[in-house]
Amino acid sequence: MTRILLIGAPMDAGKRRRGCLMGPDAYRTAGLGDALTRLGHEAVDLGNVVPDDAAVAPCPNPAVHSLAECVGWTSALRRAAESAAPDGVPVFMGGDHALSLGSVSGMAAVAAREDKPLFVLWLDAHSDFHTPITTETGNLHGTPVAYVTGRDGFEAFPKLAARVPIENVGMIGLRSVDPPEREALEAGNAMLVDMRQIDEEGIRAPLAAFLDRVAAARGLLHVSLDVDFLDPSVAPAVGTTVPGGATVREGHLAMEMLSDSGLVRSLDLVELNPFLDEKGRTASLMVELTASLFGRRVFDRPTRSYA
Ligand code: B3U
Ligand code: MN
Ligand code: MN
Repeated sequence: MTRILLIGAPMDAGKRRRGCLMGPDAYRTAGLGDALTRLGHEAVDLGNVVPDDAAVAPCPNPAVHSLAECVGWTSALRRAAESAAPDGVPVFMGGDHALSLGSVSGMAAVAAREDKPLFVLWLDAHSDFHTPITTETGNLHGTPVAYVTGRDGFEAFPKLAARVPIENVGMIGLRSVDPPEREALEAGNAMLVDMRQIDEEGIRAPLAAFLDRVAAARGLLHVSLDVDFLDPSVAPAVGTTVPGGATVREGHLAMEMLSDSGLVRSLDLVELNPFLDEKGRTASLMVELTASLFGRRVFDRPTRSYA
């Protein structure tokens, strides 16, 4: 039995298209809490986070928008992560992916306090490795991995309590990476798994290798699940659909492996835009995947090496 803390982050400031602010209520309506309770867990809904008021200097990149809002969300969500984590497994119900500026920096602070390394698994079509200087769209939902790994350009944001080493980041599902992101990623050593690799090797091999590394380092694992990791044919409720994404089966297998590993300490569910959904099917699929991550099985399996 796990104590799971549901934290609403109705954040919409990380991009221009509106609608992700309805995400937390869509997850509640789709029965996320009940699905977890039925698995024998204690699921507590902590309600929605309210962003701080923040004042910022103008950003040198004029494309950047909603900077002050994103900074205000970051400090509030970081506090929410730090106060929830000692009490259970926080699940951040987004909200767009800019919420991870706060959730992941908060979990990095938690890990540092426990003197353990934080690992981050980024399940996403995008690498979200822009800085406020390199982004062309100005959408800050494309920046959280750069912030938490300590890249320059985030002076307006709260100073990190602890940086996530880039080699502790694993990205799976990649199929839309902008040239400046690619250049910066190629200079580091994150685990980068694009859709071609999934087609060639399956999702199991790279994920098992990553989980083995987390286990060997006795690390904490934060999982950030962007709806657009999945193929738009099964998960249409997202503003940034990219064809050729993960199947329902690949999604469930990844969640089942994460569950078997026993390593997941926190989770983001991001980019769900209920305004774009079809009769709630994307919200429901995200709930099903979360249930798999928290132990739903058809049949049990023997324990795996990555446990
Ligand atoms: N890399 C592009 C597109 C993008 C990133 N994250 C999402 N879309 N969801 C950008 O705007 O930075
Ligand atoms: Mn994303
Ligand atoms: Mn994405």
